[in-house]
Amino acid sequence: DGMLADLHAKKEFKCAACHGNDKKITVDDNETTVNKNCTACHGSLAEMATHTKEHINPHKSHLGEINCTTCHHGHASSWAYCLNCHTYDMKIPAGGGQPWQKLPPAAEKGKAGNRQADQADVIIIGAGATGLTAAITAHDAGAKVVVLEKQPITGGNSMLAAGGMNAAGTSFQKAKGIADSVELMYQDTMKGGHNINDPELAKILATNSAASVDWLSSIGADMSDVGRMGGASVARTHRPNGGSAVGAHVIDVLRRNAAYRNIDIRVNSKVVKLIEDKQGRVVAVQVEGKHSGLYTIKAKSVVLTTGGFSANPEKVAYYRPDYKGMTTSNQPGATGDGIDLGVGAGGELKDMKEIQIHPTVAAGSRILITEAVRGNGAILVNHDGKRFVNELTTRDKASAAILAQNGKSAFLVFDEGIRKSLKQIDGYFHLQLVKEGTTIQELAAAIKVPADALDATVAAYNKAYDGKNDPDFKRPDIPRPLRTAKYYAIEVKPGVHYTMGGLKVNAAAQVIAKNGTPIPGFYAAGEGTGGVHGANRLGGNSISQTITFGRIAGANAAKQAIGK
Ligand code: MEZ
Repeated sequence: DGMLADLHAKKEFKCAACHGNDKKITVDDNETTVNKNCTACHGSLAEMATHTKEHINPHKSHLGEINCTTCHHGHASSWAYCLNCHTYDMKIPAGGGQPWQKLPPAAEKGKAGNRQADQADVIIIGAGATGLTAAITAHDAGAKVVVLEKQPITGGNSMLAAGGMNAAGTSFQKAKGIADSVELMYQDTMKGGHNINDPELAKILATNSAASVDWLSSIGADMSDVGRMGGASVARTHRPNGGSAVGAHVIDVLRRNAAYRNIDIRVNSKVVKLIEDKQGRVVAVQVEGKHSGLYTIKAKSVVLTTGGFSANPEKVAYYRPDYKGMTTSNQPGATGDGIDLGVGAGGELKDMKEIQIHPTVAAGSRILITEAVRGNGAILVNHDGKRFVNELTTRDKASAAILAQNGKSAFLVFDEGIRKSLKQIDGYFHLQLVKEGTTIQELAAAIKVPADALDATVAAYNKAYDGKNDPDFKRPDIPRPLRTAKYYAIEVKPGVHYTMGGLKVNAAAQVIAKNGTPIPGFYAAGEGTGGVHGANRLGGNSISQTITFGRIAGANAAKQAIGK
């Protein structure tokens, strides 16, 4: 009772209005027919957005063009997917209980469980940036590809990537007069990772980074804005012009390219087992589809691109008891079960204890405040109104410094000039995370720090900008002063952001078994693998990894499958 199906029935719609006119009602895991029929009656997401009255418009979100059924469930309580990460008091038709309470979505009733066995050349597990890149690459090499995604939407954690994509020696850097090199990016990556990175993988990341930016540009992405991140010797973090978030853009481009190629992407499809033959070759996967039930797909090669486990608090606490109870910036699907699948197929693990906490997650939330805000000039001040760290140091050091302050939090302080330099800052205003003042004193009152101290801190920082020298904290780059009213602050705390460990892989993206040899037919790339970043990933190296290693894994998996 009270489900969307009942509401439709009251208006005298028959089942076929949603499910189509086939004699037997079948629902695929993409809920293709149902979604098509939703939009046929109600209009597209963009049209719905124009007449949605909620303060936060759920039909216009960074998640892009997703299925209506992600939130609107026919035979279970509807539940806004946004509430996995946000706490909006958002109403949804046929929602259960108080809509803003975090009710886990109830299971749909009546599973079929009768999907026929399938066959593919290459199966990709996980549809974030790595998976979609691998899928497009394998498809373009001539392979028949199936992509399986357990969440109701594609995009994975890449969808949330904010700051940008690192690359050295790009045409965009050259146009801006930035001198960079593969060697410098490699050295920064190794140093940032405390030199425990797999040097071969770190070298591949740096060497291929410019080609990965070119590849993304060739399929329609805009990577023309270049900024600087912590631990980088020069500006090499690429993102769309104006400083929009990189992830939503990259995923939009990859989704469109996959759709254009008609790649078979199945959401609501969780892989529960990798199946090996007697020789230990991975030859099939077992899938649990939301509607299809349990079924098997045979494949000539399998690529695991399921990401990390930052959104799995038990797993995080197992490896790092000191991070117990910490918030995370990750999407709800980042639970690491793909890594477990790989272990089940004999894969070796690497660096699992290396978990990154990002210094600036908005206090009391799961919203990442991108490092690009600091990169573009913002400072960190404590509750005494004083700076306490070089804001462009690596994340591990910045996080440790914040946790050492009173209240284990800090304020990210910026001005109108910095706001204007980075489009994604507008989102933080939209989410009401920002306090403001027309003077530094007013801002100090708004965030309850001593006004004289904040005034002196900002004056000293502006002097450091003028003299191109930060004597107190040795910040290596001050691109803008803090002189243009209004002035803004966001309270931030560290949150679990990235898991550097995962399956051990070689340079060809093959998963390595405990005996040190590659597992035949089994590839992995992205955050679910260990070694690229060592003990600490540099901001912007993740999206770079997804494209570079997604392409390598897709190409090698296709070659293995079809011999080209
Ligand atoms: O690579 C990242 O994790 C990144 C750039 C995050 C951010 O602060 O925007």
